[in-house]
Amino acid sequence: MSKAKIIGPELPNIPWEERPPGCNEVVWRYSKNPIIPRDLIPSSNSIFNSAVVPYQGEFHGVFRCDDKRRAMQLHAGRSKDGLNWEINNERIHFQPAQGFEPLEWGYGYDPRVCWIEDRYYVTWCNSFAGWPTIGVAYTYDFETFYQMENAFLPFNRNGVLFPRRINGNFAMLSRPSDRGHTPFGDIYYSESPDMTYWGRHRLVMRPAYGWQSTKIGAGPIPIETSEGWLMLYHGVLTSCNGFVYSMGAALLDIHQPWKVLYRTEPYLLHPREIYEQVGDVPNVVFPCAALADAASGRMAIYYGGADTVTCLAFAKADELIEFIKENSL
Ligand code: BMA
Repeated sequence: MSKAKIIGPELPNIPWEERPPGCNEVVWRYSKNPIIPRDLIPSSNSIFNSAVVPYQGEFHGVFRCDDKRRAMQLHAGRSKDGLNWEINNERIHFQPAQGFEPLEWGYGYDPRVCWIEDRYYVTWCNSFAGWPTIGVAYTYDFETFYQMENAFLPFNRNGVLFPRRINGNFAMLSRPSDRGHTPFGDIYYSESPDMTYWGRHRLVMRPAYGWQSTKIGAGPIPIETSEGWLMLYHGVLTSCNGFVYSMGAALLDIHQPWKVLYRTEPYLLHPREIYEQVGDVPNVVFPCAALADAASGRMAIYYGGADTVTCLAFAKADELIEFIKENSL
Protein backbone atom coordinates (compact mmCIF):
# COMPACT_ATOMS: atom_id res chain seq x y z
CA MET A 1 0.00 0.00 0.00
CA SER A 2 1.47 3.36 -0.99
CA LYS A 3 1.66 6.03 1.68
CA ALA A 4 -1.08 8.66 1.90
CA LYS A 5 0.10 12.09 0.76
CA ILE A 6 -0.86 15.70 1.41
CA ILE A 7 -1.84 17.51 -1.80
CA GLY A 8 -0.81 21.13 -1.50
CA PRO A 9 2.13 23.47 -1.05
CA GLU A 10 5.40 22.67 0.67
CA LEU A 11 6.04 24.36 4.00
CA PRO A 12 9.66 23.64 4.93
CA ASN A 13 9.58 25.96 7.97
CA ILE A 14 6.49 24.33 9.54
CA PRO A 15 6.84 24.35 13.36
CA TRP A 16 7.90 20.86 14.34
CA GLU A 17 9.01 18.67 17.22
CA GLU A 18 9.53 14.91 16.89
CA ARG A 19 7.29 12.52 18.79
CA PRO A 20 8.83 12.13 22.25
CA PRO A 21 10.48 8.77 23.00
CA GLY A 22 8.01 6.34 24.58
CA CYS A 23 4.95 8.15 23.19
CA ASN A 24 2.73 5.95 21.04
CA GLU A 25 0.05 8.53 20.24
CA VAL A 26 -0.68 9.43 16.62
CA VAL A 27 -1.02 13.11 17.66
CA TRP A 28 1.46 14.42 20.22
CA ARG A 29 1.71 17.72 22.08
CA TYR A 30 4.44 20.34 21.86
CA SER A 31 6.69 20.09 24.91
CA LYS A 32 6.56 23.86 25.52
CA ASN A 33 2.75 24.20 25.51
CA PRO A 34 1.01 26.51 25.85
CA ILE A 35 2.65 28.60 23.12
CA ILE A 36 0.48 31.67 23.79
CA PRO A 37 -0.30 32.62 27.38
CA ARG A 38 -3.60 34.20 28.30
CA ASP A 39 -2.02 37.59 28.97
CA LEU A 40 0.27 37.98 25.94
CA ILE A 41 -1.31 41.37 25.25
CA PRO A 42 -2.37 43.89 27.91
CA SER A 43 -6.06 43.85 26.92
CA SER A 44 -6.58 40.08 27.01
CA ASN A 45 -8.21 37.84 29.57
CA SER A 46 -7.50 34.78 27.39
CA ILE A 47 -6.21 33.89 23.89
CA PHE A 48 -7.41 30.59 22.44
CA ASN A 49 -9.33 28.86 19.58
CA SER A 50 -7.29 30.80 17.01
CA ALA A 51 -6.33 30.46 13.35
CA VAL A 52 -2.84 30.48 11.85
CA VAL A 53 -1.68 30.37 8.20
CA PRO A 54 1.64 30.58 6.31
CA TYR A 55 2.25 34.11 5.04
CA GLN A 56 5.24 35.28 2.92
CA GLY A 57 7.70 32.81 4.47
CA GLU A 58 6.41 33.54 7.97
CA PHE A 59 3.07 33.05 9.72
CA HIS A 60 0.07 35.25 10.34
CA GLY A 61 -3.16 34.61 12.13
CA VAL A 62 -6.46 35.77 13.56
CA PHE A 63 -6.77 35.23 17.28
CA ARG A 64 -9.69 34.94 19.61
CA CYS A 65 -8.83 37.30 22.44
CA ASP A 66 -11.49 37.66 25.08
CA ASP A 67 -10.86 41.01 26.72
CA LYS A 68 -11.05 41.91 30.39
CA ARG A 69 -14.71 42.78 30.08
CA ARG A 70 -15.03 39.16 28.81
CA ALA A 71 -16.08 40.48 25.41
CA MET A 72 -15.06 38.10 22.61
CA GLN A 73 -12.84 39.86 20.04
CA LEU A 74 -10.70 39.02 17.02
CA HIS A 75 -7.11 40.28 16.81
CA ALA A 76 -4.46 39.95 14.07
CA GLY A 77 -1.01 38.53 14.86
CA ARG A 78 2.26 37.47 13.28
CA SER A 79 5.18 35.15 13.92
CA LYS A 80 8.48 34.26 12.24
CA ASP A 81 8.46 30.64 13.43
CA GLY A 82 4.82 29.84 14.23
CA LEU A 83 5.74 29.46 17.91
CA ASN A 84 6.49 32.95 19.18
CA TRP A 85 3.67 35.33 18.42
CA GLU A 86 3.09 39.07 18.36
CA ILE A 87 -0.57 39.96 18.58
CA ASN A 88 -2.04 43.45 18.12
CA ASN A 89 -3.46 44.84 21.34
CA GLU A 90 -6.24 46.49 19.36
CA ARG A 91 -8.94 44.29 17.86
CA ILE A 92 -9.64 44.01 14.14
CA HIS A 93 -12.03 46.69 12.89
CA PHE A 94 -13.65 45.24 9.80
CA GLN A 95 -14.36 47.52 6.84
CA PRO A 96 -17.23 46.77 4.50
CA ALA A 97 -16.01 45.00 1.35
CA GLN A 98 -16.69 46.95 -1.85
CA GLY A 99 -20.40 46.82 -2.64
CA PHE A 100 -21.32 45.54 0.84
CA GLU A 101 -23.10 47.38 3.63
CA PRO A 102 -21.32 47.94 6.94
CA LEU A 103 -22.38 45.38 9.55
CA GLU A 104 -22.67 46.18 13.22
CA TRP A 105 -19.92 44.67 15.42
CA GLY A 106 -21.20 42.71 18.40
CA TYR A 107 -18.66 39.97 19.09
CA GLY A 108 -16.50 37.50 17.21
CA TYR A 109 -15.04 34.16 18.24
CA ASP A 110 -13.49 30.90 17.04
CA PRO A 111 -11.96 32.28 13.78
CA ARG A 112 -10.75 30.16 10.86
CA VAL A 113 -8.49 31.52 8.09
CA CYS A 114 -8.38 29.99 4.61
CA TRP A 115 -6.33 30.90 1.53
CA ILE A 116 -8.52 30.54 -1.57
CA GLU A 117 -7.28 31.60 -4.99
CA ASP A 118 -6.04 35.13 -4.30
CA ARG A 119 -6.76 36.10 -0.70
CA TYR A 120 -7.21 34.96 2.88
CA TYR A 121 -10.81 34.47 3.93
CA VAL A 122 -11.74 34.68 7.59
CA THR A 123 -14.85 32.97 8.96
CA TRP A 124 -15.89 33.19 12.58
CA CYS A 125 -18.84 33.01 14.90
CA ASN A 126 -20.28 36.50 14.49
CA SER A 127 -22.98 38.37 16.34
CA PHE A 128 -25.97 38.90 14.08
CA ALA A 129 -28.34 41.15 16.04
CA GLY A 130 -26.92 39.51 19.13
CA TRP A 131 -27.19 35.89 18.01
CA PRO A 132 -24.40 33.67 16.68
CA THR A 133 -23.93 32.93 12.99
CA ILE A 134 -21.04 32.69 10.53
CA GLY A 135 -19.30 35.95 9.64
CA VAL A 136 -17.18 36.19 6.47
CA ALA A 137 -14.37 38.61 5.61
CA TYR A 138 -11.17 38.64 3.60
CA THR A 139 -7.75 40.19 3.80
CA TYR A 140 -4.66 40.38 1.62
CA ASP A 141 -2.22 41.57 4.28
CA PHE A 142 -3.70 40.93 7.78
CA GLU A 143 -3.89 44.71 8.25
CA THR A 144 -7.10 45.60 6.46
CA PHE A 145 -10.01 43.17 6.71
CA TYR A 146 -13.02 43.49 4.40
CA GLN A 147 -16.29 42.13 5.73
CA MET A 148 -18.93 40.55 3.50
CA GLU A 149 -22.43 39.35 4.43
CA ASN A 150 -22.98 36.77 7.13
CA ALA A 151 -23.15 33.37 5.44
CA PHE A 152 -26.19 32.03 7.29
CA LEU A 153 -29.08 33.00 9.52
CA PRO A 154 -28.68 32.52 13.26
CA PHE A 155 -28.00 30.17 14.86
CA ASN A 156 -24.80 28.72 13.51
CA ARG A 157 -21.18 28.15 14.59
CA ASN A 158 -17.97 26.56 13.36
CA GLY A 159 -18.04 27.81 9.76
CA VAL A 160 -15.03 26.23 8.04
CA LEU A 161 -14.19 26.88 4.36
CA PHE A 162 -12.59 24.39 1.98
CA PRO A 163 -9.33 25.70 0.50
CA ARG A 164 -10.49 25.44 -3.10
CA ARG A 165 -13.72 25.41 -5.08
CA ILE A 166 -15.62 22.13 -5.25
CA ASN A 167 -17.78 21.48 -8.29
CA GLY A 168 -17.06 25.10 -9.29
CA ASN A 169 -18.35 26.59 -6.03
CA PHE A 170 -16.90 27.79 -2.74
CA ALA A 171 -17.69 25.24 -0.03
CA MET A 172 -18.18 25.56 3.73
CA LEU A 173 -18.85 23.26 6.66
CA SER A 174 -20.97 24.61 9.50
CA ARG A 175 -22.85 23.53 12.56
CA PRO A 176 -26.36 24.89 13.09
CA SER A 177 -26.89 25.57 16.80
CA ASP A 178 -29.08 27.39 19.29
CA ARG A 179 -28.56 30.65 21.18
CA GLY A 180 -26.97 29.08 24.25
CA HIS A 181 -24.48 26.32 24.95
CA THR A 182 -26.09 24.09 22.35
CA PRO A 183 -26.68 20.52 23.57
CA PHE A 184 -26.74 19.13 19.98
CA GLY A 185 -24.87 19.65 16.74
CA ASP A 186 -24.25 18.04 13.37
CA ILE A 187 -21.77 19.08 10.67
CA TYR A 188 -23.37 20.32 7.42
CA TYR A 189 -21.90 21.23 4.04
CA SER A 190 -22.99 24.19 1.85
CA GLU A 191 -21.86 25.68 -1.46
CA SER A 192 -21.78 29.21 -2.85
CA PRO A 193 -20.89 30.59 -6.28
CA ASP A 194 -19.83 33.96 -4.85
CA MET A 195 -19.18 33.66 -1.06
CA THR A 196 -22.49 35.47 -0.45
CA TYR A 197 -25.37 33.18 -1.39
CA TRP A 198 -25.08 29.76 0.27
CA GLY A 199 -27.14 26.69 -0.54
CA ARG A 200 -27.08 23.09 -1.79
CA HIS A 201 -26.89 22.05 1.86
CA ARG A 202 -25.90 18.49 2.74
CA LEU A 203 -25.60 16.63 6.03
CA VAL A 204 -22.02 15.46 6.60
CA MET A 205 -22.13 13.74 9.98
CA ARG A 206 -23.86 13.51 13.34
CA PRO A 207 -22.60 12.83 16.85
CA ALA A 208 -21.80 9.22 17.67
CA TYR A 209 -21.09 7.86 21.13
CA GLY A 210 -18.53 8.46 23.89
CA TRP A 211 -16.31 11.52 23.41
CA GLN A 212 -18.43 12.67 20.41
CA SER A 213 -21.89 11.87 21.76
CA THR A 214 -23.33 15.38 22.36
CA LYS A 215 -22.22 17.48 19.37
CA ILE A 216 -19.49 17.76 16.77
CA GLY A 217 -18.05 20.67 14.77
CA ALA A 218 -15.41 21.07 12.07
CA GLY A 219 -12.03 22.37 13.27
CA PRO A 220 -9.22 23.47 10.95
CA ILE A 221 -9.57 24.06 7.20
CA PRO A 222 -9.77 20.55 5.67
CA ILE A 223 -6.48 19.31 4.20
CA GLU A 224 -6.53 17.78 0.72
CA THR A 225 -4.85 14.35 0.62
CA SER A 226 -4.53 11.40 -1.74
CA GLU A 227 -7.17 9.64 0.43
CA GLY A 228 -9.76 12.42 0.57
CA TRP A 229 -10.25 15.60 2.62
CA LEU A 230 -8.66 15.22 6.04
CA MET A 231 -11.03 16.96 8.45
CA LEU A 232 -10.03 17.41 12.07
CA TYR A 233 -13.06 18.09 14.24
CA HIS A 234 -14.10 18.56 17.84
CA GLY A 235 -16.48 16.23 19.59
CA VAL A 236 -18.26 16.91 22.86
CA LEU A 237 -19.31 14.59 25.65
CA THR A 238 -21.64 15.69 28.46
CA SER A 239 -20.29 14.59 31.84
CA CYS A 240 -21.76 15.22 35.29
CA ASN A 241 -19.50 18.31 35.36
CA GLY A 242 -20.44 19.70 31.96
CA PHE A 243 -19.10 19.51 28.42
CA VAL A 244 -15.77 17.81 27.57
CA TYR A 245 -14.22 18.81 24.21
CA SER A 246 -11.89 16.37 22.40
CA MET A 247 -10.48 16.15 18.87
CA GLY A 248 -11.02 13.45 16.25
CA ALA A 249 -10.59 13.21 12.48
CA ALA A 250 -12.48 12.07 9.41
CA LEU A 251 -11.74 11.50 5.73
CA LEU A 252 -14.31 13.01 3.37
CA ASP A 253 -14.83 12.17 -0.31
CA ILE A 254 -12.73 14.50 -2.45
CA HIS A 255 -15.52 15.31 -4.99
CA GLN A 256 -18.52 14.99 -2.66
CA PRO A 257 -17.18 16.09 0.74
CA TRP A 258 -20.52 15.46 2.46
CA LYS A 259 -19.74 11.74 2.09
CA VAL A 260 -17.77 10.45 5.09
CA LEU A 261 -15.30 7.69 4.15
CA TYR A 262 -13.80 7.11 7.61
CA ARG A 263 -14.14 8.67 11.04
CA THR A 264 -12.19 7.97 14.22
CA GLU A 265 -13.94 5.99 16.93
CA PRO A 266 -11.32 6.90 19.58
CA TYR A 267 -10.33 10.54 20.10
CA LEU A 268 -6.94 11.85 18.94
CA LEU A 269 -6.52 14.55 21.59
CA HIS A 270 -8.44 14.83 24.84
CA PRO A 271 -8.12 17.22 27.82
CA ARG A 272 -5.37 15.55 29.77
CA GLU A 273 -2.73 18.18 30.47
CA ILE A 274 -3.29 20.76 33.18
CA TYR A 275 -3.60 23.64 30.63
CA GLU A 276 -6.44 21.74 28.94
CA GLN A 277 -8.19 20.74 32.14
CA VAL A 278 -7.95 23.99 34.09
CA GLY A 279 -8.91 27.44 32.81
CA ASP A 280 -11.95 29.60 32.22
CA VAL A 281 -13.80 26.60 30.79
CA PRO A 282 -12.32 23.32 32.07
CA ASN A 283 -11.72 20.26 29.86
CA VAL A 284 -11.50 21.79 26.41
CA VAL A 285 -9.21 21.03 23.48
CA PHE A 286 -10.54 22.99 20.50
CA PRO A 287 -8.58 22.90 17.21
CA CYS A 288 -9.09 25.81 14.77
CA ALA A 289 -6.06 25.58 12.45
CA ALA A 290 -3.53 23.14 11.03
CA LEU A 291 -0.40 23.78 8.98
CA ALA A 292 0.71 21.04 6.61
CA ASP A 293 3.88 20.42 4.60
CA ALA A 294 3.20 18.36 1.47
CA ALA A 295 6.89 17.44 1.14
CA SER A 296 7.39 15.85 4.58
CA GLY A 297 3.77 15.08 5.51
CA ARG A 298 4.25 17.01 8.76
CA MET A 299 1.24 18.66 10.37
CA ALA A 300 1.13 21.28 13.15
CA ILE A 301 -2.28 21.61 14.82
CA TYR A 302 -3.20 24.79 16.75
CA TYR A 303 -5.81 24.37 19.44
CA GLY A 304 -7.27 26.23 22.39
CA GLY A 305 -6.71 24.84 25.90
CA ALA A 306 -9.54 25.26 28.44
CA ASP A 307 -10.77 28.43 26.68
CA THR A 308 -7.70 30.19 28.08
CA VAL A 309 -4.45 29.54 26.15
CA THR A 310 -3.26 28.50 22.67
CA CYS A 311 -1.44 25.19 22.23
CA LEU A 312 0.24 23.15 19.52
CA ALA A 313 0.26 19.46 18.61
CA PHE A 314 1.91 17.50 15.81
CA ALA A 315 1.15 14.57 13.54
CA LYS A 316 2.41 12.91 10.37
CA ALA A 317 -0.26 12.80 7.69
CA ASP A 318 0.46 9.22 6.51
CA GLU A 319 0.34 7.83 10.07
CA LEU A 320 -2.77 9.84 10.91
CA ILE A 321 -4.61 8.67 7.79
CA GLU A 322 -3.69 5.05 8.46
CA PHE A 323 -4.92 5.48 12.04
CA ILE A 324 -8.25 6.96 10.88
CA LYS A 325 -8.80 4.05 8.47
CA GLU A 326 -7.90 1.40 11.03
CA ASN A 327 -9.89 2.95 13.89
CA SER A 328 -13.00 4.06 12.04
CA LEU A 329 -16.52 3.98 13.43
C1 BMA B 1 -18.17 26.75 22.38
C2 BMA B 1 -17.40 27.98 21.93
C3 BMA B 1 -15.95 27.64 21.95
C4 BMA B 1 -15.53 27.11 23.28
C5 BMA B 1 -16.43 25.97 23.72
C6 BMA B 1 -16.11 25.49 25.11
O1 BMA B 1 -19.55 27.02 22.40
O2 BMA B 1 -17.65 29.06 22.81
O3 BMA B 1 -15.24 28.80 21.71
O4 BMA B 1 -14.22 26.62 23.22
O5 BMA B 1 -17.76 26.37 23.66
O6 BMA B 1 -16.37 26.49 26.05
